[in-house]
Amino acid sequence: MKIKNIDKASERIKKAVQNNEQIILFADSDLDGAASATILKETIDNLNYSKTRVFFPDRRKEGYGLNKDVLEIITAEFEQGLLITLDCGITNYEEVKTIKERGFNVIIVDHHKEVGNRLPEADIIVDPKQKEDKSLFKEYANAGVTFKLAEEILGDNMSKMLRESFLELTALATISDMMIEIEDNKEFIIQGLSNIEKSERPAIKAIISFLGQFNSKRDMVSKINSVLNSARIKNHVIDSYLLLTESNLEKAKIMAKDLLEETEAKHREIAALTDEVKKKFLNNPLNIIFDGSPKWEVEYLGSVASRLCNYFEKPVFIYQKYDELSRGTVRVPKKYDAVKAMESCKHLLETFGGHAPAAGFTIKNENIQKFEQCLLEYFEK
Ligand SMILES: [Mn+2]
Repeated sequence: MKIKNIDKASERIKKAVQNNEQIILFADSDLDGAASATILKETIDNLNYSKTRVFFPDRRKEGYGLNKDVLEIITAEFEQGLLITLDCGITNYEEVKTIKERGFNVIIVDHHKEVGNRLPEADIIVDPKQKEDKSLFKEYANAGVTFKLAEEILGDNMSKMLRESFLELTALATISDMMIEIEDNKEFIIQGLSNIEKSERPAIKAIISFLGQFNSKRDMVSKINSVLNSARIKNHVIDSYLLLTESNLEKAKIMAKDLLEETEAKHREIAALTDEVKKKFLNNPLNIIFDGSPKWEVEYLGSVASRLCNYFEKPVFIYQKYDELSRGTVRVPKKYDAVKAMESCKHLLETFGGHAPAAGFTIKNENIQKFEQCLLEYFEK
């Protein structure tokens, strides 16, 4: 059984091409989002259509996904047309409604869970985790869903080379998003990594040329991914997307070197920050790690939280504190579910979302202590 609506989405995209509509790819600003945007952009390029624009939200200024601020920018900047969300959208009820009222059509391509029984009123929703989806495999990264959509759109016209190139990106994104490596995901990873050292994609060639020695293929992948997970963004296009879609190897090398240097600086920051928190909690008997500071850059906190979670084998909630709000990152050991934990305290939160092992939240500073208390009680059980 195919993913629900994937055929409809394919038809709608082809219709947009026939009608010369503006297509806007609205993707989350991480590697899974960038890979999804790259796959779909190049798929549409293969239909000989160039009226496609990409847009990534600036996480520091506008936060995650499709939100009110971003919506204003999109409707001001683009002519009406077909907006396709990638790796976000499934919980954006109000935003989807507004953007439709302003004359856009909306396709949601997401792999996050729907919340409750509510879906946004998009024209088409492709998300294996929506309740009415009867397809068997649910654990794709968004790039995996997008790859399936690309297959649907191009069919036999997807060349072997393009397919291999898409599978490389799908494999990297599946690993980056820490999706479970079984069934289709396992297949993507095996096929996508089988020949990645000889990738035809200038971005991957360029990154590998700077990496030097690796201990294993997985070591190589984690280095490639750390470069491609750069959060740097200009005019709502992330640098990793520009790199992934760069066709000139020399240009790709300059961009890759630049991102690599930034990544190394970031790793030094992450290591220092991890040490700082580790020392603080070394002899702490509480069952969770919960801490924040105005100085902790939120973009580093995902990596810091992962390391702390591995080290302490406890749920980790760390946040950057701004004037009124704090933005935090969550990692929990396998036996827990971060989203469920926050659901039990949601009256204290402004927003929260993510997956069982890795999630995020925003909270008013006045609620932080209560939130910690609520989590302590939740994990007591
Ligand atoms: Mn994702």
